[in-house]
Amino acid sequence: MATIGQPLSVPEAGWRRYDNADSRIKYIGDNWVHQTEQGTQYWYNNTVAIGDYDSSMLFKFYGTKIRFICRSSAGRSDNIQVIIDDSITEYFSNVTATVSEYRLNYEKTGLELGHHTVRITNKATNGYGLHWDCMDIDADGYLVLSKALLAVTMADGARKEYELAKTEVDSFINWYNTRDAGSGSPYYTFSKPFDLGPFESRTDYLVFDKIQDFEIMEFEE
Ligand SMILES: [Ca+2]
Repeated sequence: MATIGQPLSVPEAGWRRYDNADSRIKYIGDNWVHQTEQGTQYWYNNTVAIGDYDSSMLFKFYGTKIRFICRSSAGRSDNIQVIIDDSITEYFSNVTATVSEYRLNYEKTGLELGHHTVRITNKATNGYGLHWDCMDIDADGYLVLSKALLAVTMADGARKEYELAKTEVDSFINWYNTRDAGSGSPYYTFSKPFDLGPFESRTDYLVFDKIQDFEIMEFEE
């Protein structure tokens, strides 16, 4: 069994790896930078998310254990808060004296088998960003996809429904609020990967002025 501080370029037996770019991870706040050109010798899947002070990320998983793996060095956050199920609060650091690739920085095992909510926040005392590369959870576990049904009623009474990832619903609400405040695009577009018929793509345009109201029903998959 790997211990904290060891490099883990691939997950150990009994674990499965998930990347920072997984759409089931929700990044909160506008201060996240998603980089994709570092090279896989540095970052799993050649991706990393970097968040400054108070940047948070949130996800749910089904399983019993979790590990956070990230390239570590002197220029990294020294204080990262992990809150699991609102009942466990712990801290870890991504700081190492010399650069350490794919370093196992945090581990939590022995959770009850089931759904767990994890929130990670950069609480750095050294001013550096939280670099987020990948995580391992139970090989037979999975990340939970938070989805929502968005039902929009148009001014003419027509009803449009979209089954979306929670992140896209958030994006729609952002657009609606921005437009309601008088700026932003006059319409929102949804790509429809279904009912394509002979076409390669279909895009639905939702015009702000034609929306009477909308409703959101969340569920998990
Ligand atoms: Ca990555």
